[in-house]
Amino acid sequence: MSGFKFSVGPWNVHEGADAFGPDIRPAIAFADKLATFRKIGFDAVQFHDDDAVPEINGLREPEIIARARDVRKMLDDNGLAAEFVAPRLWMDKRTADGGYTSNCPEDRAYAMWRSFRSIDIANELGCDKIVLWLAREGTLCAESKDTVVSIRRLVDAVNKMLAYDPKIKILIEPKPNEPIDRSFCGTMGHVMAVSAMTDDPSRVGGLLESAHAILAGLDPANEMAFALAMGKLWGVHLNDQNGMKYDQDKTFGAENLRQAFNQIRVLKDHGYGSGGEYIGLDVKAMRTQPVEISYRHLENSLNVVRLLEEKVDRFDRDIQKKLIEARDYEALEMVVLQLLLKG
Ligand code: GLO
Ligand code: MG
Repeated sequence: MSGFKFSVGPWNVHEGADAFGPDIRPAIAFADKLATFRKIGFDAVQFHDDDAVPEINGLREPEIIARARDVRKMLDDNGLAAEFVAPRLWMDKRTADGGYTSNCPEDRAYAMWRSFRSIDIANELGCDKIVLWLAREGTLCAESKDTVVSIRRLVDAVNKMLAYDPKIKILIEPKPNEPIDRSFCGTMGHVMAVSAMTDDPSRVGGLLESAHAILAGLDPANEMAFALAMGKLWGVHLNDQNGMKYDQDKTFGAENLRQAFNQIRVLKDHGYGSGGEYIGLDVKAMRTQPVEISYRHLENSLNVVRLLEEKVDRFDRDIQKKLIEARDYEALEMVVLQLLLKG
């Protein structure tokens, strides 16, 4: 049993294409994904705007809302909720140079259109969270954008979303690079600073993905703690990452169990979830995995979270306290290693 509620995005079950090779598994229908998500223990689904409403660019606003309503019915039928909607701004030709921070005003207007439609969809799906993974908000060529102007444009875009809907909350998901070279919002510190610059900081928080923190050379648990200290950790994307290379989205804990333990520890110790927050996964199956067993990475990640919750419960806080008092951190470290090594 877990003390958390879990969410997953439909893109977490995918056809296996990477930058060097095409799809390798057949696509699984959205309806089938929903049924399996529920079966293996998920409570909610994360959406891109066009996961909910495919071909969104060609549709008018009432049609987008009607299609989102159908998706809500599918969720209800499967006993699932929607966690958030994220405008997928990195796929379109118009956002090749970024959306909110593009040098081109038409691109920026398109980015706002998708953002407002994401809010409309969120309202239909019954959720109040918009996630901004700022994929291409940064530079490929360092001299191609004025960073000061770009940060102000980003704040301006968030303000427009806040004004569009007085109930909506914006969760920024920081990532230091990929697909962009230098991103404008690389860490949770950036996110909190952007939040403070907006018209309503109480509605702008963060979503921390483990792999993104590792790509920034930072500890994911500390990044979560930073937002928790401000009451603004409203989402997580648990996964794992082997060093500073391409974004791997590995099964949670598969590379660094102690780092994973500390993420669950900080979340449990500070009541994450008590405001309705989900433990979200953002994991990818290995390309070698056949379709029949292409949910394994999700099941494994859920199991790792549950096992680590038990470890956190078994972490001896009296010994921890004594060793902190004695300042014997070598001994404390061994207590943690033994906890993780023993069954
Ligand atoms: C990629 C991101 C991506 C987002 C998702 C939701 O690196 O982690 O998967 O989490 O698009 O905004
Ligand atoms: Mg993510």
